[in-house]
Amino acid sequence: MEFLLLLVMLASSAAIRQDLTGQMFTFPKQTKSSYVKLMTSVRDLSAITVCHRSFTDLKRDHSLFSLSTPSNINAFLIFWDSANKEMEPHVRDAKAEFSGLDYKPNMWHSICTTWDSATGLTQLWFDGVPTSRKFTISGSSISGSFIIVIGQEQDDHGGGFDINQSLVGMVSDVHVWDYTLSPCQIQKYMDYLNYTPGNVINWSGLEYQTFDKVVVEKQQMTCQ
Ligand SMILES: *[C@@H]1O[C@H](CO)[C@@H](O)[C@H](O)[C@H]1NC(C)=O
Ligand SMILES: *[C@@H]1O[C@H](CO)[C@@H](O)[C@H](O)[C@H]1NC(C)=O
Ligand SMILES: [Ca+2]
Repeated sequence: MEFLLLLVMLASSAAIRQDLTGQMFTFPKQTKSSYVKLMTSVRDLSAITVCHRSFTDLKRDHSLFSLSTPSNINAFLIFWDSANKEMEPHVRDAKAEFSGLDYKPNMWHSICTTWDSATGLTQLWFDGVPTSRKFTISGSSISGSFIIVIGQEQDDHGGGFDINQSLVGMVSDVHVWDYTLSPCQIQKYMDYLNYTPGNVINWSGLEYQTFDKVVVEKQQMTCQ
């Protein structure tokens, strides 16, 4: 059993499709080689919502979600800027900065980010609280072949990782929709109630591949 677990931890897995409800990805060690790739056949998004929950005690910059296309390395990125204490969504390489968030270490945070190409508005929801709506970029959609990475930040399409931007901690409930969720739908996600799973990335039917030291295990919740 221990030997098997070790194999799971150390080897890159083959791509699989799994219901990960109640599970999480654990990134237990700072590396520039541990990550999870999420697969989708979608190649064009004129609107998007990305939700995830994460847990870390990092005091430095780190990436929570990194989607690149060949033409936009930061096609959709959620990045914590430690120096400025800002959560920074990037859309097609344009950035919005959200400050004043209570991004405490050692607890789960639920984050949803929406964008639509018609208005170019980006909004982040943090533990149930919406931010001010900010302009990033409008017009064209996010398009090309998507590479979605959790645990590292892409500086190249599918690579260019920086150990100092890696995630050490846990990630769960990653969903991506091809439309902007309503405030009510987002609140349901934040409150762990029933919500419609992502139709681009679906945690209940997740196609993914792990690389290096990533453990898939039961999500730890506090006893309620
Ligand atoms: C990462 O950060 C550490 C501490 O600040 C620094 O010594 C190291 O050179 C950095 N490594 C890279 C690859 O940037
Ligand atoms: C998400 O995956 C589950 C399990 O495979 C499936 O029942 C559900 O229809 C999927 N939802 C969407 C929106 O793709
Ligand atoms: Ca980088």
